[in-house]
Amino acid sequence: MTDLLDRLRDVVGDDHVLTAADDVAAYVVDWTGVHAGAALAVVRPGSTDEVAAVVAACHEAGAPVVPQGGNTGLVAGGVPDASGSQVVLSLGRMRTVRDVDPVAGTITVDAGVVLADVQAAAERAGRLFPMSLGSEGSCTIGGNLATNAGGTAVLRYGMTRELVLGLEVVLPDGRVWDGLRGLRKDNTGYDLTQLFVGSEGTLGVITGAVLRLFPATTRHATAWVAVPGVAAAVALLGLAQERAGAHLSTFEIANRQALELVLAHLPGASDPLAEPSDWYVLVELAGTATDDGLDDSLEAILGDAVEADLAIDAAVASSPARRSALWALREGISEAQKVEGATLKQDVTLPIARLADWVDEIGPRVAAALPGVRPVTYGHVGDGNLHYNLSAPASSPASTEGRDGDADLRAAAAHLSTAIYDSVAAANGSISAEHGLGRAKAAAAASYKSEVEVDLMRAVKRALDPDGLMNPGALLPPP
Ligand code: FAD
Ligand code: S2G
Ligand code: ZN
Repeated sequence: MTDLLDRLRDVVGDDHVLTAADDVAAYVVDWTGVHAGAALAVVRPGSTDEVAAVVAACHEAGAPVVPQGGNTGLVAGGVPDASGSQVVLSLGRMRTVRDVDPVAGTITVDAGVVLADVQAAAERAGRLFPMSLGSEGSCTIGGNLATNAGGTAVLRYGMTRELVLGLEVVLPDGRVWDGLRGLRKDNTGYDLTQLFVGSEGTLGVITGAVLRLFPATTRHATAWVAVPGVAAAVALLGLAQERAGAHLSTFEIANRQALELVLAHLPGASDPLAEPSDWYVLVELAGTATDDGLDDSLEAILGDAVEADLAIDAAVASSPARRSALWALREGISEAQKVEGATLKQDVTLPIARLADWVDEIGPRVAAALPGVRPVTYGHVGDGNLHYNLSAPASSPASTEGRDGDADLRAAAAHLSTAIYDSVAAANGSISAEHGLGRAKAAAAASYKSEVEVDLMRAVKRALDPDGLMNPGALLPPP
């Protein structure tokens, strides 16, 4: 393999082929700290041509490749396995915004551009790139496309696959597919762009993308609402959709345990309401400069919601600073939960009408399996997507490395996951709403799919990556 490493150094330069343990450490452990692997090397190409040369060299040497963007993925898809045979190909140096066309409503970027930088480039051009995730300061567009990421704007703008018009991809044999046409209408064969979106690095390396831009939303009406429960939240969603129509851009839920984590660990966070509630909703209407009735619309919705016992109380943002403070209560949950130690994350979708019953049904089953475990529940209820993330009991002593109850949580993880997956499948939901499968959920997902569906996915994988070198073990379990 030294020949391969020498070839890779010839392609990207010595400084961008990392092999020393300290140099590769940040690339082989995922954001949760739970999934750690070993790499033959970490390679950091600076252009599509260099990516193509790196992939071709690995293909000839029979070395598996794990594409990596910002390494914020949550299902162990962007870090290598423990074999030490895989080359991590980091897109982190490919950060060029290639073109912005406000009239066509497109922005063309390298895969390594961080999501927040795409948002900023769109804003400078007087437009909006709507995707928004809590990880937007470090996740990359390549990773967003590869995982078909969701986030808080899906309700109005859709998943990543609805935000992309074309891709540039380095195929497993090193050839480059240039699909960066960016046309709204192009009915000339299979939709290859959509095939690569959500493929999690298993079909090729995304090196560039043409993304859609939308009218900038400069007007916002935002509220943090105490609601009696999930059923009330779902009914309030219906009321807001009916009244606000396309202006409804955010509808997120969080339970009291989620808020308490943020209040405990997010500096400056404070509860905007006088009385505690079991459940909360963050709701936001957004519009352009001419939409000047949003505040009245939101006030009317909230007033009718209180009348109908769908809402208990609400804090409406009176300034951009207050708006940011309300958003921080939602966006801060992930980081806050991480402070308290191990988290068993479940990112599930349920039919919206089944959400309330599912939460009521799964709670006692989880509590029976691990008494005192905390079902920190939050997420994109407008999409039917809950983050049902379990933490160790609050009673278990906390230390800098987490809580004593973490070991019990980890020991019960497989049993708890199966109980949760079985109940989601029984409700015709999905065991991965937006985070993808990676290595962590590949086997579980396949077990809930029909043989035909798994065969079809394996046929696609064989057609594009016959040697099985692209991110082996991710998305599909080994055959
Ligand atoms: P990585 O973690 O580097 O990789 C993720 C996957 O994509 C891997 O399988 C990798 O092989 C593949 N990949 C990466 N780059 C490429 C490429 N150029 N070509 C081919 N394959 C590639 N996710 C959501 O959907 N919604 C959320 O609301 C959300 N919130 C989050 C909040 C926090 C605090 C954190 C830590 C994560 C959150 N995530 C969320 C998960 C994560 O941010 C997303 O999955 C994101 O899309 C990953 O991007 P990344 O660049 O970090 O990818
Ligand atoms: C979110 C973040 C990931 C997690 O905040 O919407 O997708 O479960 C999640 O911590
Ligand atoms: Zn999410």
